[in-house]
Amino acid sequence: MPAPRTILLTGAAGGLGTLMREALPAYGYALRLFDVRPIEDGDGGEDAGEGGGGRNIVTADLADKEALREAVRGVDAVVHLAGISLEAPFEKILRANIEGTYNLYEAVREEGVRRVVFASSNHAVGFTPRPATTPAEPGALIPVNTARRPDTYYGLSKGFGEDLASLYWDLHGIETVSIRIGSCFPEPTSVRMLSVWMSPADGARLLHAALTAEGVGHTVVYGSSANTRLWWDLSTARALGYEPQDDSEPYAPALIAAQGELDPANPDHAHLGGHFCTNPPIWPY
Ligand code: NAI
Ligand code: 15L
Repeated sequence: MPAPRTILLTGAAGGLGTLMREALPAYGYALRLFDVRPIEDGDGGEDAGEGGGGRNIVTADLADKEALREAVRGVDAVVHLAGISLEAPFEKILRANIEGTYNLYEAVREEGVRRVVFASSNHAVGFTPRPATTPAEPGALIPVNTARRPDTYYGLSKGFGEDLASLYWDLHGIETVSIRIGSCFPEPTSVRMLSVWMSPADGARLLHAALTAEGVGHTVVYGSSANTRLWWDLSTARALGYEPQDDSEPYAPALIAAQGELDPANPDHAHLGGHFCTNPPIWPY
């Protein structure tokens, strides 16, 4: 497979999309941006218009099949971040995350794109009991083939996306890396995040590995930095060539002083998905 150069980044107006449209051009990618929310010209992230160089921002909903088809036309790969990123009523999740991801894969199939990187989530397996690891006693890590245990309709939709990716590989030969992202933010802001944090720089490293590794078929990986308090197995991500450089541990003393250590008796702390299992944050729109 020739190295992908022109990438459609869906969800480009969001938190992760903004971080990645700043980080990915350094890897040589030209980006085409897609989101239902407008992205201001000059907001960051160089763009791949016709022949490169021109701005090429698509403001459209994942429900708009024509817009999606036009958006994927001519790109080498898609990084699919768009969708509802928190819990929401099932009808909204159905439209944006389930039908929207299906529409995206249909556009990819129709336009002959060969590679997708799908933003799955740790919440596809959120009700998995969290390992009782400490820096002193690292426990057994959660493997990627652990049974799905979604903690929300949101997590359920991510399991659907992973299975859709598997189907489109087996039926149509479209390759996908599904990344069960932990928490990709500039800094970890909770004790749980010390285990699941992915620095934005490691996020870009992982996307680059997922875009360029040969023969991925459909591969599921966890997305995090090489955290001292890691809960899951990063070996499938490392097999793509991902070499995380960051660790949340420097943030641990201040977060633990402010919030205390995780308490196994606290239901918010019992599972991988944390408070999504008990009181999930609701999508505000
Ligand atoms: P976000 O909520 O900041 O961004 C999502 C973007 O998708 C928004 O800009 C929104 O306008 C767009 N969008 C939503 N519905 C759409 C639709 N129907 N059509 C077109 N665009 C639509 O979320 P964030 O944090 O940037 O996450 C990006 C992706 O990564 C999401 O799929 C999320 O589920 C996934 N993820 C993110 C994690 C993180 O730590 N940031 C952790 C795990 C998964
Ligand atoms: C997610 O899937 C969410 O999209 C993100 O906003 C974070 O809440 C993250 O999981 C997390 O588990 O911290």
